[in-house]
Amino acid sequence: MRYAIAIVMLFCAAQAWAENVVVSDASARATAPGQESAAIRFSITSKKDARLVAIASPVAGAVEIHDMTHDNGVMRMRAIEFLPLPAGKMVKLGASGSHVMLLNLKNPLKAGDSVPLSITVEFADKHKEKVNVNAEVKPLMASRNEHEHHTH
Ligand SMILES: [Cu+2]
Repeated sequence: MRYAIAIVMLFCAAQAWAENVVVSDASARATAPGQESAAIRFSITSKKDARLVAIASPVAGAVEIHDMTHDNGVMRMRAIEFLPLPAGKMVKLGASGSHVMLLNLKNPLKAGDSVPLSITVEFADKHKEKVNVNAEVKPLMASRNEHEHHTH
């Protein structure tokens, strides 16, 4: 029994790591009704040169790694096969161009939920490591309309 509790606590930690990979600050935003996809943010650092090759989550039908590019002033998202993780460098997904997206959400994400993620990293020698982390679901930003008062 004590063993089971220890495992649960391990999975609730804000930071998760495998031998060579550390993942921290995983979070998502609550989804609006009808919204079927959600972006996930997290920071990942690999001790060795590696690439982020796959992410899986039981709450989504598919998980994609996306990259943003500026194309004549238009932001475009495209799915990429992998994301390079230079040795020792913290890569922040969701903060700049690259992010991870949950697609075909099975249920809306609610504030306070946690989304289990299984992150697979592949090293130059093809050896793979998996890191399991829970992304904390944060509330949607308060709607600006709530604070606007129209007088007619
Ligand atoms: Cu995207």
